[in-house]
Amino acid sequence: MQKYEKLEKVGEGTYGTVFKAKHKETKEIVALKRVRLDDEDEGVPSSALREICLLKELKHKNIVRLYDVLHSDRRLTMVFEFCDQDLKKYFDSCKGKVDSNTVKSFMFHLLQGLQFCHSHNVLHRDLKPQNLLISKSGELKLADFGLARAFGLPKERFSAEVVTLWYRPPDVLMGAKMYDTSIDMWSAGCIFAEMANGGRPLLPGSDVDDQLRRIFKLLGTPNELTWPDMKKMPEYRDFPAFSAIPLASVTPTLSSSGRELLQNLLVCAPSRRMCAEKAMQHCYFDDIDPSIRV
Ligand code: Z3R
Repeated sequence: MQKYEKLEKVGEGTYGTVFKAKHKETKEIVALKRVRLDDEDEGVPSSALREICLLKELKHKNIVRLYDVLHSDRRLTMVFEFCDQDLKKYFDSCKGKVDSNTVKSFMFHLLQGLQFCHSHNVLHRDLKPQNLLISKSGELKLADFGLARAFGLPKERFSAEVVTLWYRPPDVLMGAKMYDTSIDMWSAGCIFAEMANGGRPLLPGSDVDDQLRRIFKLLGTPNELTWPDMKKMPEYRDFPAFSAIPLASVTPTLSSSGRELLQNLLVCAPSRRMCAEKAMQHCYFDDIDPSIRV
């Protein structure tokens, strides 16, 4: 740790505070994340340590690089590639409007990062604008991949702040215990709509019930035909039968092909949700700048 000079605090992540820091000898700028563990006395579980060390091998231009994991005094510090801002801060700076080409390029980067991690059987499970980072050159990179499996998702953060439900799919809200890649694809859909709307969240629920109600009011309450296994979910309960609202009414500035892609991501039945690989082939991306597609 003495290798780094801690600079300013840049974020409050799900697992701990993130600081900008400078390597004292090489002058390299990094992000340091000191992970808080639920049980400080127990030290870092060896299973978590193994999971985290595997994440060092996950190398892709749309994934924030994990350079190093420092383990001492029963504490864990993760050394990450530094990016200048997160998507939340980006939204704050662009006054309610994100250019449609930027939305398309950010969404393609998001899908490229997801496709890469999913193909290596690594899930994010907690995608949100605060863990999507924007580099100086305008590339979007995913941070905190794989941490949910290593540490578990906390119910509440270390402060009084609550964990956001806004990007959580209906199957997880209904207590699904088996997670797969479809969990991240729902979040990607919510973030896509939010980018298209200049940073206004699509489904800002206040609790699990309100979150599910908002989802069903927008997409229509699922039925036997649209989600045959819904009633098998651990926390399934009856909901009023809402009918779907056209996505055009909630994402008025998104093109029709963009809306069609969004419709394929915001699918309640997890097995019917579009995967990252298919999403990247969607005609919405037909006219993307070729330099983005590498
Ligand atoms: C790794 C993991 C989480 C974060 C990293 C790196 N960098 C972060 S959050 C960050 C956040 C900002 S700048 C860098 S902010 O100033 O936009 N909040």
